[in-house]
Amino acid sequence: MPRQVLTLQVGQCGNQIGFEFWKQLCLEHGIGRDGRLEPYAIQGVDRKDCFFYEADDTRYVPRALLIDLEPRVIQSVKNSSFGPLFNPENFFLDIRDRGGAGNNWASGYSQGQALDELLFDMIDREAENADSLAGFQLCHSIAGGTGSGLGSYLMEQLRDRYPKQVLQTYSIFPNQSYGLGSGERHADAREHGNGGGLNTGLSPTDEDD
Ligand SMILES: Nc1nc2c(ncn2[C@@H]2O[C@H](COP(=O)(O)OP(=O)(O)OP(=O)(O)O)[C@@H](O)[C@H]2O)c(=O)[nH]1
Ligand SMILES: [Mg+2]
Repeated sequence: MPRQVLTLQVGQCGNQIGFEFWKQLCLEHGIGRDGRLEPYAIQGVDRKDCFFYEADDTRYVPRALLIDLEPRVIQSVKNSSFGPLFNPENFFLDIRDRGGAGNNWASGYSQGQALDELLFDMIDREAENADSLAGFQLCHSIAGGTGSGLGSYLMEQLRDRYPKQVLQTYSIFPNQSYGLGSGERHADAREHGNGGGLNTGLSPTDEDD
């Protein structure tokens, strides 16, 4: 029996990279933008339930939590044609909307502490929804404040609360070779084998490939 993996996408970069991940996974498994199987995939013997669960109405729903301290990126995921794919209860937007963590790790970390209960209500609910949870994967950047700080807080807590589960991160580092500053280039993901240069921003054209 396949074991399940819960994906946590934190901050702008984490959610943008996560969005690309789900697009690719849908393509590979023949899952449409509304979570329904494409006709050619109905006889498939692939193991979709590692990353998706099947909702009562036979839609496949990603085991994903989309977390950010500012609304822009998550709103664009919601408003995209892939929006209906996700469980609407799994979008976490800080209702206080303090404009994110301003590239400040400590701010992200302390906001994570303050939001602990709300965050773990969601995480625990999704974890309990899995028959045999293998672990968590976290997508985030280390250069901002939310993905780095709040992401660190979540990792610490997950280690304590789920000691037997695997914790894996896809951590995006700034690409120093381009130089930083006001014209900072987007971060580099080469270390994780996906070639870097990932698309950023979710314009309507991006999502249509
Ligand atoms: N590869 C890649 N890097 C990104 C992307 N979006 C942002 N980054 C990089 O991520 C870093 C900034 O982190 P963000 O993810 O924007 O910050 P955040 O986690 O939302 O935190 P705050 O906005 O500070 O609260 C910079 O190095 C960006 O270049 C993306 O889609 N792809
Ligand atoms: Mg941000």
